[in-house]
Formats: sequence, C-alpha cells, structure tokens
Amino acid sequence: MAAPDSLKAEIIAQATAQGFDICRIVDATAHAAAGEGLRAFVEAQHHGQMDWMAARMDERAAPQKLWPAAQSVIMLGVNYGPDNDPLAALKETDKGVISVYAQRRDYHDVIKKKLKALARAVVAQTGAEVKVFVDTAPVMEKPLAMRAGLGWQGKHTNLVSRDFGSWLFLGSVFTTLALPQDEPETDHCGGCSACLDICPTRAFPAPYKIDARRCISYLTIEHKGMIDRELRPLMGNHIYGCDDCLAVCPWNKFAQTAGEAKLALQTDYDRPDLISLSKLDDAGFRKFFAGTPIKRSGRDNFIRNVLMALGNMAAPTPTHIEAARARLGDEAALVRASAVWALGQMLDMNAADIDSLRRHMAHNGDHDEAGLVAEELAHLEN
Ligand code: B12
Ligand code: SF4
Ligand code: SF4
Repeated sequence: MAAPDSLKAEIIAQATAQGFDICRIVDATAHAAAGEGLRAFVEAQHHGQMDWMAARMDERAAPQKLWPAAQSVIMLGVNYGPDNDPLAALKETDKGVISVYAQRRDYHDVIKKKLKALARAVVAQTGAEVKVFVDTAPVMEKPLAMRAGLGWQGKHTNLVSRDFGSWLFLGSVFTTLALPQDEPETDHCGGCSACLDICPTRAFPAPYKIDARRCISYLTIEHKGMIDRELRPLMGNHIYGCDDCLAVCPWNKFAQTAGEAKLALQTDYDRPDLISLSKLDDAGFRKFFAGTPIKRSGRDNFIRNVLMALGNMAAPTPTHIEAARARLGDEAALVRASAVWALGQMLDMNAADIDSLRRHMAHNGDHDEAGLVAEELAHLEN
C-alpha cells in the first residue's frame, strides 16, 4: 500500500478527476460539539415535521457511531455557483422562484455517482473498506466539512467557502484507512449579519442557529399541509427552496460559476410562469420536474406553494385570479384550501362574495376531512 501522504494525494487527484471541486480529510472520531447543537435544535423543536432528525442523533453526531470501523472521512464539495443573481427574480412576482440547487438535475443522483466512482477507486487501490453518503444519510455534513477545512459554518448555518462562497454541495466517503488530516477552517463572518437581516421569515433565533419551522426552504420542500398563516405573506414568490441568505453573503464575490455540465441550470425552471404551474396535474407535474429534486416534494404540496405565490403577487391580473379560482375544484383539499387563501389575498371580498365562494365549493362536492378548506373559509369571514 502507498504511504499515507502519497495515497492522500492520489485520492485528491481521483476526486478531481471525478469532478469534485474540493476534497479534504477529517478523522472519524466523535464530534461532541456538533452533537450538542443537534440535540439543542431538536429539543427546541426546530426540526418541525422532519422527525427523522430526532432519530439516530448519536449516529449523526459521530461518524464512528454510524460506522465503528471508520477511521477517516473524505469530505467532498461540488461547486454549484449560479451565473446570475438569485435575488433579482424575487421582484418578478408573477413568476415562481425555484432555488438554484433545484434548477439543476437532482444533485443526489449526480454526486452519488461521483462518490461511488471515487470509492471504487480507493478500494481498487488500497483494499480498504468504504461507505458513501450524501445529504439523506445520518451524517452532519456541515460540521464535518468545517473540520476538514472546506469552509466554515456561517451565521446562516451553511458552509461558506473562501473559493466558492455559499455554493457547495457536500458529500462524504467514510473509509477504514487512516489518512493524514487536514486543518479545520475558522470562522470569517466577523461583524457581518447580512444573511440574518435579509431572511424574510426571521428564521434565525440567533446567529448560527436556525429554526427550520420558519425557513422557506423547509416550508416549501419538507412541510406537509397548510403553512402557518403568519408566514404565508412572507414567502413572496419562493415556490421551492430559498437562497436569500446564501445569495447575500459577501464571500460570494469569490464564487465561481458551476463547471459540472451535469449540474447545468435548466432554463425551464428559471422563473416559471405561476399560471402554467398552477395547472399541473399529477402526471404533468411529474413529467415537468422529472430528474429534479422537486419531483420528490409531490404535486399537492408544490401547487400549494404556487398558490401562496399567487396570493402574494404585487398586482394580480384577472387571469391570475382565474388561475387561483380554478383550483377551488381541485382533487386535493390542501390545494383547495390554499386557493381560498390566495383568493382572499387577491380580492377584496365582501360577505356576499364569500358566501358565493362557499356555495361554489359546496357545489364541487368537497371532501375536507381535515377541515382545511372549512378553516380557510371561516378565516375569510373574520
Ligand atoms: C435538515 C437539512 C435542512 C433543513 C434544516 C437546515 C439546517 N440549517 O440544518 C432545511 C430544510 C431548512 C434545509 C434548508 C437548506 N438546505 Co439543507 N440540509 C439538511 C441536512 C439534511 C441536515 C442538516 C442538519 O444536520 N441540520 C441540523 C442542525 C442542528 O445542524 P447545523 O445546521 O449543522 O447546526 C449547527 C449549529 O448551527 C448549531 N445549532 C443549530 N441549531 C442550534 C440550536 C441551539 C439551541 C444550539 C445551542 C446550537 C444550534 O449546532 C449544530 C452543530 O454544530 C443537510 C445534509 C446533511 N446530511 O448534513 C442538508 C444541507 C445542510 N442543506 C443544504 C442546502 C444547499 C440547503 C439550502 C440552501 C437549500 C435551498 N436552497 O433551499 C437551504 C438553506 C437553508 C439554511 N439557511 O440552512 C446543503 C448545504 C451545503 C453547504 N454549503 O452548507 C446540505 C449540506 C446538503 C448537501 N449535501 O449539500 N436543509
Ligand atoms: S433559506 Fe431563506 S427563509 Fe431559510 S433561513 Fe435562509 S433566507 Fe431565511
Ligand atoms: S452573510 Fe455575513 S454573516 Fe452570513 S455567512 Fe456570509 S459572512 Fe457570515
């Protein structure tokens, strides 16, 4: 077997050949501080409906709890820097804003393939055991990446890189090899608070802490059911994820546009028209978003997001109002209830209008076991 230093250099060369933009090594020993942060986050209920975060916390906090034989973690990053300013689209309120990562092919698929290819190369060269992880595994990728020196966890809690700003996807290869460690990165946020100040929903109870329940990314991707009434108007035209706190970071001036062709931005998903999106049925939704992470959120939750955006439009036209009204007859109670909210935002309704809306919906023979539609109608009357 090659000596550790040259072996590490070969692994980095392999990672580069696979299209990773950065590769550094951290030992697999326990990370007590990250575990405490995670426990505090879960105890404060900041994870919302993401119950899986409360399970397997010990494994999340410490790579060796997840895989006792692991000696080192090869931490990897892929740059997905956009070539435009994601904040500009927020002004076009008749369009939906899809976060930068989701306007590309599903990074889980793209990165997993790269991780597996790298892992195979390590096994072929050393005979060591390996396991690959990206995003969905019980691994705390950001604290590990900080310890490996890929960047630091900024006040918005994401990893910031000196070379790539906010725009790095993370992944890891755990291995039984004991490899030379890299130096951790230190915090370079200083007195800046741009990410905390820009957050539309005030999702940061304090710097370096996020309450996911208020984060638009969580609300549009992970949260099932109706969204808190108080938060809906603050979501603007975000319909899948949110990049506001990432995009405003001054370290992005060093960012580079993504080089990986498989992660190229797809124009269909750049500011799509809200009216067309609102018309997607289940099959249309799956076809339009095939190969993207959006497909996984499910059609009903997605149309709910589109209706929130319609309700938040600065100057809705009669065609926009018609698009929301058309969803009053939707199969899903979640969508119908969201349509009621959107119309309430778009129109100045009097008691007679509300009564006619109620009769219109009754005429559609609604089944509303969870009472979502009834609650929205009742709220209109108050
Ligand atoms: C759950 C999750 C989410 C949740 C929660 C976000 C979060 N900040 O944790 C939601 C759905 C909101 C989310 C959103 C996004 N996500 Co996400 N998400 C994850 C996931 C699966 C787990 C993260 C995690 O463990 N969170 C738990 C908290 C506790 O951990 P932490 O953020 O490291 O918090 C530390 C400190 O802040 C502190 N702390 C936090 N809360 C508290 C509370 C108290 C009281 C205390 C004392 C301490 C404390 O302790 C922690 C340990 O040091 C990771 C993938 C992975 N497996 O790691 C991707 C990941 C973090 N997401 C990612 C991305 C890209 C996003 C979005 C940008 C997507 C988008 N455009 O919409 C947004 C960004 C929102 C934001 N500002 O964070 C990338 C980030 C890449 C990077 N450069 O950092 C990751 C790593 C996925 C990947 N493989 O690339 N995400
Ligand atoms: S992603 Fe958006 S909503 Fe979530 S914390 Fe950042 S700015 Fe706030
Ligand atoms: S915007 Fe400012 S505070 Fe937030 S992560 Fe970037 S440097 Fe840190």
